[in-house]
Amino acid sequence: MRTRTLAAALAVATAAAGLSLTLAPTASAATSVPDDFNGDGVADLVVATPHAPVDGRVNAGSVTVLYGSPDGVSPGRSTTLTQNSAGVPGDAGSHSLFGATHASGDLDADGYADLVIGAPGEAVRYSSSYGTLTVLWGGPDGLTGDGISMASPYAPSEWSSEKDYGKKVVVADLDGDGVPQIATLSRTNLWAYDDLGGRTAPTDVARFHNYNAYIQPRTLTTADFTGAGRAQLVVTGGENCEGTTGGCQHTAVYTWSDSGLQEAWLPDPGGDVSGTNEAPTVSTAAGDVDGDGYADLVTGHVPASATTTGEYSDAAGFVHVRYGSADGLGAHRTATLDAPGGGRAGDNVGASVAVGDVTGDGYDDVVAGAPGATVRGVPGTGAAVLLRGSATGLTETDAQVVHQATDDVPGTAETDDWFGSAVDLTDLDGDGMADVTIAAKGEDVLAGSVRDGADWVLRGSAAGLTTTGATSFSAQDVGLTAPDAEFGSVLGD
Ligand SMILES: [Ca+2]
Ligand SMILES: [Ca+2]
Ligand SMILES: [Ca+2]
Ligand SMILES: [Ca+2]
Repeated sequence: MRTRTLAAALAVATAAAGLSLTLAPTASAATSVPDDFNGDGVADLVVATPHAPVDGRVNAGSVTVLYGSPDGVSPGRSTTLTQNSAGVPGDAGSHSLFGATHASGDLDADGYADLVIGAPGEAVRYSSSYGTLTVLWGGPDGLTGDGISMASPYAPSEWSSEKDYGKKVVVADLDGDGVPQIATLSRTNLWAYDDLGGRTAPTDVARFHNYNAYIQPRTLTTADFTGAGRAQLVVTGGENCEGTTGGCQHTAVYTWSDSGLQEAWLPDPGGDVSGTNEAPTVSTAAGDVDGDGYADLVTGHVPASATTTGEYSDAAGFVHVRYGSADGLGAHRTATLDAPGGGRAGDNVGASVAVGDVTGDGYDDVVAGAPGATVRGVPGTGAAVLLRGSATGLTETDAQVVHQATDDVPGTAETDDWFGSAVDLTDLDGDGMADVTIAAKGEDVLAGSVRDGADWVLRGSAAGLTTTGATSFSAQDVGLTAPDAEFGSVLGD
């Protein structure tokens, strides 16, 4: 593993630190549950629709929060917010893509989780930069629209500009002081902020990393992979090599330090001896799948294919695990898992991944979407696969496959529904077992459209995913009517 420390801290970081020592507000309805925006002790679900039109603005974007309860989630207990909603900063604009990414954490330390939403296409006023982050504050009534907006530190600059700021976002305690921070990716930069220290948008970034022209950062994930009591950041993306554009892959781990973000490069799976033809990393998630106390990095890989037509490759796809350890991510153990039975061409298993303890046995499990899967002869209907965690790590043993043709799963398996285009694992009924949300961005709901989108929730149980209490919902269930908006297609970062 090559490691190099970059003196990337901006000179202004020192000045900014002096301004951010405001004491956190006194905690009130303190909850330790992540994603719990209304503080009732049960996690809530966010499904985003970045392609939703808003007041005539195409691809402006909306975010829907469904509040968890002992009965799970229901569109009847939801709120949908756009940048035109009361209190939400900014105005809905065409191609802003509000909701293209989101992450949560209690940023103002009031006991309620707060939501950070990326709008990577938003034109920043009086600037040549694109992209914003919106922070919405949680409270007893959940997310109300009350929030702040952030733009790239380059946005005020006459010399620099930014594209796609906020295309990925995470919230994590990077400096180990117990208070979570925001980190975000743009087309060419990774930005990591200090603690907000209240409800004011930071005026300067604390740490950053700039990518050279050969690297195209794509995913951003965070967890404590080394047991150091603070989270690291992982960025993956394509890297030009051997005369190709993106023919190699780039995976880097970033550790917050006094001198900047310390970077370590990791090898990528699927490559040949020359290091080329590495399988693109298309999804990432983190959790402790072997229960040893170190978070593990789970990545989905779908090799590019010369015969790709339409939305998905004709590749089978696979899931890779780099196990955490005190010596670093993947330092001692990595593993590659296929779909049950080895997978089939076109499955695209790993197009999406999520990590959480579905069975409640203390080992995190993985759900991987396979949106290209053919089910009972119907191409592109899609499926999702549960891979179980265990003391020996993630295993293909007793893998479980669910799709729309599974008994008691709502809906009908149709061509190019792409069930599994996104997945999320969150305990939405508070029983200690993570429940899966599965998006099918190609689901048809309205007459004459083909990409209306919908989401399914299947609950976790000691035996695995259960169809008991299974539910699904679409745009119409939350009062949206626009066709082809891929409702609920984004389930996280
Ligand atoms: Ca809640
Ligand atoms: Ca809060
Ligand atoms: Ca582990
Ligand atoms: Ca549950």
